[in-house]
Amino acid sequence: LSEKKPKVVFVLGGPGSGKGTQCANIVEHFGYTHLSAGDLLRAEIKSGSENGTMIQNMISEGKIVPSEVTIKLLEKAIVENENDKFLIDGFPRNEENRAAFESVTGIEPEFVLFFDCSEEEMERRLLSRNQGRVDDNIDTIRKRFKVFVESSLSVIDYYNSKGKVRKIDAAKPVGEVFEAVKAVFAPALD
Ligand code: UP5
Ligand code: MG
Repeated sequence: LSEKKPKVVFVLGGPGSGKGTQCANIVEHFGYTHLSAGDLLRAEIKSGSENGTMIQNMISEGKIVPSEVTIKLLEKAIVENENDKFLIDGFPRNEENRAAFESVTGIEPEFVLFFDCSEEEMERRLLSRNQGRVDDNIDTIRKRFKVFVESSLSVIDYYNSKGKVRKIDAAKPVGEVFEAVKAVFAPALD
């Protein structure tokens, strides 16, 4: 992986802030490969892996899966892809995730997109998503919000102190949010 030296952008924000939606737009316009840590974990459950039950239990409780599991899935996805630029969506979710990813992969993000949105709006979105996610029920949604505030915001603070956070008002309609996202990526084009 160190030979590959991929460019990575972390895409962070609360549950339902629009990370997946905006990543799809970024892929189309800027040629990144989208790696959603949550999607990789859900695929791991489906594949019937030995960690499947543990992952399923963590997701149902809104808890953060051990770093080594998530990092292995991310590394594999990066190595197996030809592309050299990646959006990592929904990871790192706590300080330990962040430090472990950096030390295992040697990768530091180019910058961090942070989708800022009120819990009220995120809750509305998650409750109307209707895609059968086991964690889209009001009990688990509240747990996910709590974990985000207690564990994930510190990661954003960390990168903010390094001048790497690009904060986006994510409460606006999808198209308006993407206009703000484009303004972040366009100057970063090389
Ligand atoms: N929508 C999107 N944008 C909108 C807008 N601007 N206006 C109105 N509606 C908008 O969007 C959510 C819904 O809102 C959709 O219906 C969309 O159409 C609409 P989406 O783009 O899916 O938001 P996203 O931020 O991706 O929400 P998601 O639910 O995926 O965020 P989470 O961070 O909660 O979920 P994730 O899949 O990343 O993680 C799930 C669980 O996996 C975690 O809780 C955790 O248990 C586990 N996990 C780990 O343990 N480790 C990891 O590293 C990653 C995940
Ligand atoms: Mg998502």
